[in-house]
Amino acid sequence: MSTPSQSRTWAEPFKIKVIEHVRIPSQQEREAAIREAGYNTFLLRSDEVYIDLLTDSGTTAMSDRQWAAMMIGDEAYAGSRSFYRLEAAVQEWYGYKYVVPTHQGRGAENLLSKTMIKPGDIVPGNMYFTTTRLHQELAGGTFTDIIIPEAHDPASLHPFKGNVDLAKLESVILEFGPDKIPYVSLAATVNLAGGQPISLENVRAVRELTNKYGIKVILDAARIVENAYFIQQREPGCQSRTIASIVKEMCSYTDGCTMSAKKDPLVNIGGFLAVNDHAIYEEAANLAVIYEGLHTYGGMAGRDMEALATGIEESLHEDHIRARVGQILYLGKKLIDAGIPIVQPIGGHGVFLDARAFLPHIPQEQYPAQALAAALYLDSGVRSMERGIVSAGRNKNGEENKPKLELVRLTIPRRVYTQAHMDVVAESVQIVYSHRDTIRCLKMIHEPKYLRFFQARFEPLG
Ligand code: PM9
Repeated sequence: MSTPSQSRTWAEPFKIKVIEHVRIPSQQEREAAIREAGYNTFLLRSDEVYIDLLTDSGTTAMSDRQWAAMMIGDEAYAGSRSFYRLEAAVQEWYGYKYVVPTHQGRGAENLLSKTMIKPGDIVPGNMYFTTTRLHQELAGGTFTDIIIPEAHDPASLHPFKGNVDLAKLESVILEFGPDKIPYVSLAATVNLAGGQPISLENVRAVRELTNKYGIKVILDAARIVENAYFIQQREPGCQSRTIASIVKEMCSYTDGCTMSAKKDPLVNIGGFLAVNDHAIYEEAANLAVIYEGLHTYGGMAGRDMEALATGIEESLHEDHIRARVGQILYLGKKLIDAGIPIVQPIGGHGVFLDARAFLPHIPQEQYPAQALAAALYLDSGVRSMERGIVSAGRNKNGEENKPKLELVRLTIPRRVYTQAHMDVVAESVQIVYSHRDTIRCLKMIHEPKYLRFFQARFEPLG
C-alpha cells in the first residue's frame, strides 16, 4: 500500500468494531472522588474517570487479529506453542537470540538486575525510570544519569533529547572503571524526559564507545517503535527507511533488551527479557522460575503470548505508527497554539505539561505537578499522571530527589481515543490554565516506601 504524502491529513488506519461506554462524572462526584483518592490520580477508580490519560501502559485496544490469535493460544504449562511463536517474533523483528517471557516490564528488569548487577556497581543510563532504577538499586547498584543536558530543559528544541552525552559516559567509565559497570541502560524513547527519542547515530556511538571498554548495552525497548518513527522523520538519511528496519538496526547495537509489552507491542499485559549472551539467558531463565513462572510462559497465559506475537508485528506498520504519534502531535500543537507550557518537541506517547511554568506560585516541595493533575481531573474528569518530584522519590540519604522536570503527563493509549477526545482534553487544560492562580499547594500525608507515586496521599494546604 502506498503511504500518503506526509503533508496530507492522516486518519486512523482502522475502523471501530466494539465500543466501551464512558460517562462524565458530575462536578460533585469528581470533588468527592479526588478527595477520597488523596489527590493522587492513581487512587481514583476508573469508573470515576471520563477520559483516561493516566498511562499508555496496558491500555491499548487490541485488533481483531490479536483477539483471533488469542483463541489459538496454547495453554500448556511447559513448551507452549505460543511461546515459540513469541520467541520467533522477537528474533525476527528485534533480532535477539534468547527470550525469557515475563509478566510485564518490571519482571524483566528484576531478572536483568539480579543477573547482571553486583553490589557496588554503577549503571549509567539516559535518564532514570522509576521501576528500572529501583530494581538496579535493590540489586545493589547505583544509577548515574548520562543523558544530554538539553533533556532536562522543557523548552529545548533538540530533535533527539534522549541522546547520551558521550563525554559524560566516558568520564563515568574512567572514574569507576569498566569492571564496575555491568551495562549501559539505554531507553528509547525516554519516558521521563517527555517521550524524547535517541538518534540512531547516538546509539551507534554508544556501541562503539562501550566496545572500547568491553561494556554491554541493554535497551529499554518499551517505546522503540515511537523512537524509530522520530528517527525516520528527523534523522538525515532515514526518511525512506522502514520503521521495521530502523528498529532492527537499533537493537543490533545492543546486547539485549527489557520489554514492557504493554506499550508499543500493543497488548494489555506481558513483557520479556531478550539477550544475545547464552550465559545471561541461562541465569535469567533460571531466576524466572522463582519470580515469574516457567521460562516458557513467564507469567503470561498462552493466549497473551499469541496476542503479543501479533502485536509486535502490527506495531511496526507504517500507517499505525504515523497515526499513533500523529494523535499526540495533534493534541500538543493545540496546547502550544493556546500558549500552554509543554515539553517540546512533543513526545511520542504523550503531551507533558510543564507544571513549574504552569503553576509558578507552587514550590516544588509542595508538589505542583501532583496539584495540577488533581485540578485537571476536577475540571473535566480527565485523568493524567504526575511525573515530577513525587515520581522521583528519595535518594539513599532519605532526601527528596528534585528533578529539573516537574511534569504532568497526558498519556495517550494506543488506538483508544478519537480526535474529539483530544479536543475535550485541550479545552480542559486551557480552562484550568485560565484559573491557575487558584490551584493550591499540596502536603504529602502518606508516603509508601517504594515507588511512592503509585500510592501516596496528599491534602491541600491553606
Ligand atoms: N511505564 C508508564 O505509565 C507504567 C506505570 S509507571 C511505572 O509509563 C519504561 C520506560 C516504562 C515502564 C512502565 C517500565 C515498566 C519500564 N520502562 O509497567 O512493569 O515506561 O510493564 O514496565 C509505565 P511495566
